[in-house]
Amino acid sequence: MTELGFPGWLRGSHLANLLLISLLVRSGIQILAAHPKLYWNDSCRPGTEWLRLTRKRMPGDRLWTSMDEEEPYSAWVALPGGHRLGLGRHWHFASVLAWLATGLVYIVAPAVPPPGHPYNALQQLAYFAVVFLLTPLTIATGAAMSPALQGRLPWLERPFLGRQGARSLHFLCLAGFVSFTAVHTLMVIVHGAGEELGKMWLGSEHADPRLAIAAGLGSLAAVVVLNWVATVQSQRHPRQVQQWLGKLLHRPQEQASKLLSPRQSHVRKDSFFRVNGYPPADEQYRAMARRQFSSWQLEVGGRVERPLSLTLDDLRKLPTRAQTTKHSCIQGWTAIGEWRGVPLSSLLDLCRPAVSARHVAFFAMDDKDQTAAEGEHGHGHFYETISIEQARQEQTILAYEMNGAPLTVEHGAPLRLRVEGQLGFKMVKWIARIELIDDYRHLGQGQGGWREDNMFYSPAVAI
Ligand SMILES: Nc1nc2c(c(=O)[nH]1)N[C@H]1C(S)=C(S)[C@@H](COP(=O)(O)O)O[C@H]1N2
Ligand SMILES: [Mo]
Repeated sequence: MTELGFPGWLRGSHLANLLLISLLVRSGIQILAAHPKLYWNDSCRPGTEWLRLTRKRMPGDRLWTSMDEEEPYSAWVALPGGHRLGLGRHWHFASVLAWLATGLVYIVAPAVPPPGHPYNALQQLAYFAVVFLLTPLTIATGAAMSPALQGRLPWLERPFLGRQGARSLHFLCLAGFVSFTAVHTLMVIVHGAGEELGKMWLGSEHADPRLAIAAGLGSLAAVVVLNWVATVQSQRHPRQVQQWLGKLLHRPQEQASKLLSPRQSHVRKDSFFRVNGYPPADEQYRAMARRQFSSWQLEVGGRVERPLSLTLDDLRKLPTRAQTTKHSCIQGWTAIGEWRGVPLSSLLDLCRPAVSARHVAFFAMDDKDQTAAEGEHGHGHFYETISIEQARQEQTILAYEMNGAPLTVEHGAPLRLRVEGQLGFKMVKWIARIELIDDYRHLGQGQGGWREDNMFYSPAVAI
């Protein structure tokens, strides 16, 4: 049978392709929904977007955050739908790995001359464009958005006009894949669904056309069912999906974020810098802010030889480092800011961590029971952890200044973390206490931070 139709490996990978592209497109839409605006500039000032897929308008008279801009798209278009960016990203990156693996099949499988009717020139051109232009462009623009690579290989995003250009092009690639799939399907139907489906799903152009159409529809149904399972499973058992897909993704991300020590340096800075996370709302914090944080103290403890207690003045006397870097929020926006503060490594030299200390935890003053935005489901005080290797990287600092002035309340006064190779959510604002720990599994819900616990993000984010 096979010699008359497509060989088995091709038929299998075609089905896998259909499934994986459907997962990639839906999870990609989920990621887009987290910041449904596209730009050609990395400042992301409201009004400069070339495409907006939201009707929400942000208020002009009060503080709003980038979580407020997120759209809870329906599960009909997004995987898994609603405010589930963390799981959408897990699906997207797991599907990318699987998709690249099926791509390898095409390369290692023996070259077989195309069976049946030869393709016409236009068809050949279309397939060539998808395989040799659209696919590499999608991969390159995806990679160019990685915060870890951005710091290490800044030239990667340049041909795409920056990270937002890469993001815009990545979206246009998605539109390309969707259009190709639609036209391709239409061509198959026009050309004779029975015969074409017979070749693709049954491996023979002489198969009974009714059987062939049934096999084609059956395959389509399988793809729909698998999408449905992925959606429902993510909605009902988010922790399970985070950990299950995490087995594939978390370790490589962690390794990459240790290896890729960022060295970002920008010349200009943005006058507009979005906020994410509402400031602490309690009276104690407000009273501290009114006194310019003179009564605030940073506590450093846990697995250290010498616990520390430092005022803002004490911190200003320690070694300083200034850096102008591009901030990448997991939601999708970027902004360039100049930061000044104490290198975290200087602080570690002072407190002398025990050899068993593998992570650094940062505990903040904002209690999400009082400050959460829409879609930020979760309780308790914000915290995040980073690995000791990241803590020692050159561009990991505790910043008390932004753009030449003391940190404002919205941006994390009196002290916030900058850990440049990571996404924004790791950069804890309003820090009260730092602890050196052996393991983060005993903190919160054990996933490595407030957003990992409550929003199912990955604990180390190289991409
Ligand atoms: N304490 C605290 N720190 C936080 C957050 C938060 O909600 N609480 N949000 C994080 C996220 S998701 C981002 S993108 C950055 C945003 O920093 P900015 O508000 O200075 O732009 O802060 C991070 N630090
Ligand atoms: Mo963020």
